[in-house]
Amino acid sequence: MGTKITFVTGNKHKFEEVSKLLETSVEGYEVIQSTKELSELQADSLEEVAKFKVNSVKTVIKPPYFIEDAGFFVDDVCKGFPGVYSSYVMKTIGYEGILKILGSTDQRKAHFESVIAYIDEYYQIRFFKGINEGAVELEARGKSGFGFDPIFISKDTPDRTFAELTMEEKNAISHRRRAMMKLIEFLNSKKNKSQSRSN
Ligand code: ITT
Repeated sequence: MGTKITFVTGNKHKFEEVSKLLETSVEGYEVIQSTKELSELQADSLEEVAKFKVNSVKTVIKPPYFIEDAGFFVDDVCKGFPGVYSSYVMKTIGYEGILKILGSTDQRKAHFESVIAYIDEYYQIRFFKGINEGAVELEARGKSGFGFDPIFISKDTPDRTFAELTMEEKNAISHRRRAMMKLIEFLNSKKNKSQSRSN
């Protein structure tokens, strides 16, 4: 039986990506979703938001568990906006609003960031970060994924937006994968250490 970890998220797409990723790339882990509502704080960095979110369910979720905070950053023209405001911008102006703001400028550099905050059985917090660099497309394309995926072209897959990739293809390169793999590496090294202590 695998090691069980709880992923607290109300976003079903994020949960699907993470569980698929664990299923296909790492053995020995089973991720369980909790949709317990996370409190969000408006802060300047994803790390601060992640810390607040992970602590907000400390009294109701049994560790080990993790949360993830992600954001879409339009680098030059928008100086990183929407970033920590990604959820709000998605709900209000949507990715169409970002396309309008950029118009036809050739300064289209953008990136996704993912920060995982993990709480271990002793309530110690650790952060793991993943980034994917790319650009904002001129128009939206593709039907898979979610959020800003239809307008983002990663440097790793330069002819297709994230929404034109299958979940497996996005999962092979995404910001979320890069953060998750750091968490898994950490969990594996912890497991190995405790096994060698008990030998
Ligand atoms: P939680 O319950 O896990 O907090 P959420 O939907 O509030 O889920 P975030 O705050 O982490 O998620 O993400 C902010 C927004 O950024 C999210 O609503 C999406 O619009 C966008 N986003 C995050 N990850 C993305 C991805 O992989 N592809 C496209 N857009 C993404």
